[in-house]
Amino acid sequence: MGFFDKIKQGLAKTKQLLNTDVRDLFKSQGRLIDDAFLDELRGVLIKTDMGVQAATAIVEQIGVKFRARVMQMEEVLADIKVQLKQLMAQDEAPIRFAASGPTVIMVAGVNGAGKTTSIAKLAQLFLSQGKTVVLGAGDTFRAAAVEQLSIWAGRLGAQIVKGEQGSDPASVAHRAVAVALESKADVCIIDTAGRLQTQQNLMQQLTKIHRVIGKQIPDAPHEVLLVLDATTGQNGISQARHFTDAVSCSGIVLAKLDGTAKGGVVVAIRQQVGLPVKYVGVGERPEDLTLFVPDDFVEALFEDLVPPAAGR
Ligand SMILES: Nc1nc2c(ncn2[C@@H]2O[C@H](COP(=O)(O)OP(=O)(O)OP(=O)(O)O)[C@@H](O)[C@H]2O)c(=O)[nH]1
Ligand SMILES: [Mg+2]
Repeated sequence: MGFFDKIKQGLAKTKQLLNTDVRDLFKSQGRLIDDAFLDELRGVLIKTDMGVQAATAIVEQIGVKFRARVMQMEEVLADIKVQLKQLMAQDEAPIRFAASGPTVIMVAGVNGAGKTTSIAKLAQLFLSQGKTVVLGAGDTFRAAAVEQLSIWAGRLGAQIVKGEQGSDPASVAHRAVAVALESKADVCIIDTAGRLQTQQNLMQQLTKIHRVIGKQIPDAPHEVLLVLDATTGQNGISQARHFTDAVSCSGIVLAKLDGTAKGGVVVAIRQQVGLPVKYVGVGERPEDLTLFVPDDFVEALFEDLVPPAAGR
């Protein structure tokens, strides 16, 4: 399955809701663009969780362009698509690989966001590109965490470095990077325990892991990926701010896009957080990960949207 089909798979629930709502705004003979229409459109957009700010901006421009005219759905939609693409525009930004030696990727996020699963998915992606991967089981806090990552490592064929439960996660990260250096691995991905962005001591622990890795390889970690759970909506925005204060994050992995009808949250994240969305999780299997490309996202969101049937 290509990028586009995967993003469509992830957007299935969002599409179902949004496409029905958008179609219902129009009649087959078109719709007069007036205040009533603009209010309704704004409501539909807000329902996707894209944020009041983005929805208002889009609707304002539609008003400026089309007010007092009768428009067909396709024409209005084309404008919305252009605006959404602009709102989400970002550098094409997959992983920044190290010039030489292992690329170290640290993964952080709140409890249950999808960190460990996303690591398995990333490992699978790199392995499929012929790279060698070392995983660092840096979640020494939650009982079953090491086991969970070990199972993935075994299934995917990645090397894993573990520590005792309760041991210092920074020392596990250190050993994982050392193993990656020694075995000349291409990528080393460090898992971390889930933590709330308000838990000061745990946030400091992240800073420590970051610092320790940076002493081993000057540029490392080359990526700090913040995993956000798409089903928790705009709460991710405040998580991103706090995590970036502790360790400067380089990008977002948005997990569980398939689990929400409010996939518009990506728009809010892109608009309000100064970080690129690098990958999107679209299911629970290791292959259910896709690169985030804003234009594809917008096209997938509205693909298959058929105009209202004649006579309605
Ligand atoms: N549908 C769906 N489920 C996902 C996705 N990513 C993760 N999950 C599920 O979400 C749950 C939590 O995922 P984990 O990867 O364990 O999350 P975590 O952030 O490592 O959790 P902690 O280590 O406890 O903080 C699991 O049941 C995963 O299968 C996704 O993209 N789609
Ligand atoms: Mg985990």
